[in-house]
Amino acid sequence: MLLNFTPIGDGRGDLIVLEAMKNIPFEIKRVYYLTNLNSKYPRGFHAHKKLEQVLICLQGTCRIVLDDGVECREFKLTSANQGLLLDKFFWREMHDFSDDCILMVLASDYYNESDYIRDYVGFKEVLENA
Ligand code: T46
Repeated sequence: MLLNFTPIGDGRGDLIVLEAMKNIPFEIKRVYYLTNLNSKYPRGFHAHKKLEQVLICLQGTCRIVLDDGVECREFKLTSANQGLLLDKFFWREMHDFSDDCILMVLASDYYNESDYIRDYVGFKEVLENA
């Protein structure tokens, strides 16, 4: 789901505010960002058991594929005024990074490798047994 952020703009430029439980629908515990990306190397290819995240392309563009086990949807992130809300149990892939892409991620929890499902067959099994 795409979230639209309203920039506060004036002659000096735009200011975008992100606030937990206001325009970001969870308490933000962690922020990370991806830079120096190469379009030859897609990323992601995993799902999360509990983690919720919002992906914001601060600069440049990229393409995100989300798979809920039944259907795949694609989102092109092209603006810092939008965020992609990524719920748990979505297989995600990040593709086609532009050379200048900076992808920032707001996360609902601290890094925890045991929250990841990194193999697709395992992901489908978890969904089938839910
Ligand atoms: C996600 C997508 C959108 C840490 O040590 N701490 C962290 O907070 C993160 C996010 C990663 N790492 C380590 C784990 C790996 O050894 O950094 C390495 C690269 O992580 P990964 O291959 O998972 O990176 P991406 O870009 O494929 O996925 C990341 C997030 O990990 C993931 O939660 O949803 O971005």
